[in-house]
Amino acid sequence: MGAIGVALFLAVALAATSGGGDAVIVEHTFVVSQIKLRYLCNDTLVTLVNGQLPGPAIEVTEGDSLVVHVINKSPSGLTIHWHGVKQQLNCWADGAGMITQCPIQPNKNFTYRFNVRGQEGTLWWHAHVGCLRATIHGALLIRPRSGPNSYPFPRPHKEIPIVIGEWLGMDPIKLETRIQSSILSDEPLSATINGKLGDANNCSGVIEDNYILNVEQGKTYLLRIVNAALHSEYYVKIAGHTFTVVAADANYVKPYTTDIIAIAPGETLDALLVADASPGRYYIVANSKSMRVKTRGIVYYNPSKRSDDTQVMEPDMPGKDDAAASFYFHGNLTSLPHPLAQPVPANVDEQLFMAIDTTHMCREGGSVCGLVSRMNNISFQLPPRIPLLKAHYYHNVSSSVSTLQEFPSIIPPGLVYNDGQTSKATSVRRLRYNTTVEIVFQCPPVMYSYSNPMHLHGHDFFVLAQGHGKYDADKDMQTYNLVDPPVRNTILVPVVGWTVIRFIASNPGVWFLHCHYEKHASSGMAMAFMVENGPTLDSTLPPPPSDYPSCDDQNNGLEFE
Ligand SMILES: *[C@@H]1O[C@H](CO)[C@@H](O)[C@H](O)[C@H]1NC(C)=O
Ligand SMILES: *[C@@H]1O[C@H](CO)[C@@H](O)[C@H](O)[C@H]1NC(C)=O
Ligand SMILES: *[C@@H]1O[C@H](CO)[C@@H](O)[C@H](O)[C@H]1NC(C)=O
Ligand SMILES: *[C@@H]1O[C@H](CO)[C@@H](O)[C@H](O)[C@H]1NC(C)=O
Ligand SMILES: *[C@@H]1O[C@H](CO)[C@@H](O)[C@H](O)[C@H]1NC(C)=O
Ligand SMILES: *[C@@H]1O[C@H](CO)[C@@H](O)[C@H](O)[C@H]1NC(C)=O
Ligand SMILES: *[C@@H]1O[C@H](CO)[C@@H](O)[C@H](O)[C@H]1NC(C)=O
Ligand SMILES: [Cu+2]
Repeated sequence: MGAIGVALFLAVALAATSGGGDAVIVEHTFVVSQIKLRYLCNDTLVTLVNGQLPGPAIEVTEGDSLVVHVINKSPSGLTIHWHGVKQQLNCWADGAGMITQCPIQPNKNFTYRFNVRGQEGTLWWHAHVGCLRATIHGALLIRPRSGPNSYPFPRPHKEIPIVIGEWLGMDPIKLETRIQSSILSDEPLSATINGKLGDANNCSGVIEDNYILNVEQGKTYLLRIVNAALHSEYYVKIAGHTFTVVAADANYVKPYTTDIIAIAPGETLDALLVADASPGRYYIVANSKSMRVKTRGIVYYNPSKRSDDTQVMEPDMPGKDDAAASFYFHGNLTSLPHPLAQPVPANVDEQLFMAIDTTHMCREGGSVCGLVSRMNNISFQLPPRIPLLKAHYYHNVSSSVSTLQEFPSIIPPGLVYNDGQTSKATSVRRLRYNTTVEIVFQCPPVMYSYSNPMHLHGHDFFVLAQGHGKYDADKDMQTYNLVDPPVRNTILVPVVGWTVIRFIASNPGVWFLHCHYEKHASSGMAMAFMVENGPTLDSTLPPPPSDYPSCDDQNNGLEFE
C-alpha cells in the first residue's frame, strides 16, 4: 500500500501546488473477495473490492496513467470496466467480459494499464460480468492538469463523490441466476448513497445509517454523482437547495441550475451545491423513478454547532413513473465551449436505426418463460469461448465465433417490434476507421414501454436530439442541435421515445453498445462495433498485453449460454 499512497499523494500534490505538472502513474491494488455485510438485520455475503462498498474512489489528473492490479480472491470470474474512459488504442484494457477479455478467474491476477487523456470530470469503474457490478463499483475522479483554478466554474471548497447504488439483500451472483431463471419481480430492498441505506429503512426497530454530508455555510461543494444501480433511474433532490450541473459523463456542460437531478444507470454528473440555506439539517433523497425503492442521507450545516433535535427538512419528490422531469433534465444539458471539446461532425457516413425493446416471452407451450431484449430483432449473445476482440485482432472472427451475425442496419418501418420468434446471436457491425456514425435509438412507441440508458464503450458521442413517439426523419432532423449538443457515453432513451447520437469511430477495437439496466443487458439488449485499424501506426491497435487472461481455465463467472 505504501507505493499506492505515494503515487496518490504525488498526483494530488502536483495538482494543488503548481498550476500544472507532469503526468504521473497512479497505482492501485484491488483485492476482490467475498465479505459479509450487515444491513436490515441480516448478514449477507457479497463480493467487494478491498472490502468496501462502494469500492475505492480513484483520483487522477488528466493525462495520468493508471495501473490497477486486480487480485481475484473471490469464487467468480470477473473483469473491471473503466466506464467512460476512452482507451484510445487500448481496447485490451476496456474490461468488457467476453467482448474484450476473458474473466479473471478465481486465484488469478490481471493488471489494467491505461491513460486518462482528454477527459475531465467524473467517471466510474465497475465489474462487467453478470450482475457483479451491484457491489463492485467505485468513482473515478479526473481533475484538470493545470489545477483546480482551471475548472470552468468557481473553485469548489470540497469535492464529494455521491455514488447511488441498490442493496439487493443477496450476493449479485445469486441475482444473476434468478434473472436467468426469470424471477423478474425482484426489487432491491433499498437504494443506497455511498453504501448507506438511510433512516427510511429499519428492521426490528434498528434504523439504518444515513449518509452524512457536513457543510459549512456559504461554501460551495462539487458533488460527483454516479448512478451505479442495476435497475433504475434516480431522481435526486436536497430540501431547500438547488444544484448547478457543470459536467455530464466527464464532459463540461453549460451551467444548468435545477432543484432536481435525473440520473440513469451508467450516467455520471458533476453538480455544484452552494450551502446557502439557513443552518439546519436537510435530507438528500434519491428516489427510483420506476420502483418503490429510495434512500436518503442528511446535509448537516456547521456540524460542530448542530443540535440533533432540529427537524430534518424533506424535499418534495416527483411521483413514481413521472418521466417528464427526466426528459426535461436530459433535454436541458448543452455542451460548454472548452479546449478539450471536439467539434460536432457535420457529415454522416453511416446512419443506423436501432429499435430497442424488451418483452416477457414463453416457449415450449408456456413452460419456459423469461425476459427477452433485442436490438433490431436480435437478442445479443456473448461469444461462448473466445472474446470478440481477440478473434478480431487475429482476423478469425468468422471461424472462431460460431454465433456471429452482422447487425442489421435498418428495420423496415412498421416491423420494429414483434412478439414472435427472435434470433439469438453475437451481432456485430464492422466500421471502417474514422467513420462518422449516427444512431437513432427507438424505444417501443407503445404503452408499457421502458426508457433505456444506452452506453457505448470507447467513444463519447454527441446527443443531437430526443423526442416522444416514433422518430420521423423529415420532421425530427430539423430539431438536431448541431451547435452545442451534450457529449456523453451513456444516454437515457426516453420512454415511448427516441434519441439521436453521432460519433466518429476513431478507436480501433471492439466496443460494446448496450443498455445499462442489468435485466435488459443480460437478456440481449446489446451489440458490438468492430472498428478497423486506420492506415498508420498511430491508428492501429497494438498487440494484447503479456498477462492478457487466458480463457482455457475458464470455469465460471459467465452464465450466458
Ligand atoms: C434475512 O434473510 C432471511 C433469509 O434470507 C430472510 O428470510 C429474511 O426475511 C431476511 N430479513 C430481513 C429483515 O431482510
Ligand atoms: C497475484 O498477486 C498476489 C499478491 O500480489 C501474489 O502473491 C500472487 O503471486 C499473484 N498471483 C499470480 C498468479 O500472479
Ligand atoms: C420502520 O419502518 C416502517 C415501515 O417503513 C415505518 O412504518 C416505521 O415508522 C419505521 N420505524 C422507525 C422507528 O423508523
Ligand atoms: C428544460 O426544462 C424545462 C422545465 O424545467 C422545460 O420546460 C423545457 O422544455 C426543457 N428544455 C428542453 C430542451 O428539454
Ligand atoms: C485464430 O488465430 C489465432 C492466431 O493466429 C490462432 O492461434 C487460432 O487458432 C485461430 N483460431 C481459429 C478458430 O481459427
Ligand atoms: C425477427 O426474427 C425472427 C427470427 O429470425 C424472424 O422470424 C422474424 O420474422 C423477425 N421479425 C422481424 C419483424 O423482422
Ligand atoms: C480521421 O479523421 C481526422 C479528423 O476528422 C483526420 O484528421 C484524420 O486525418 C483522419 N484519418 C484518416 C486515416 O482518415
Ligand atoms: Cu434497457
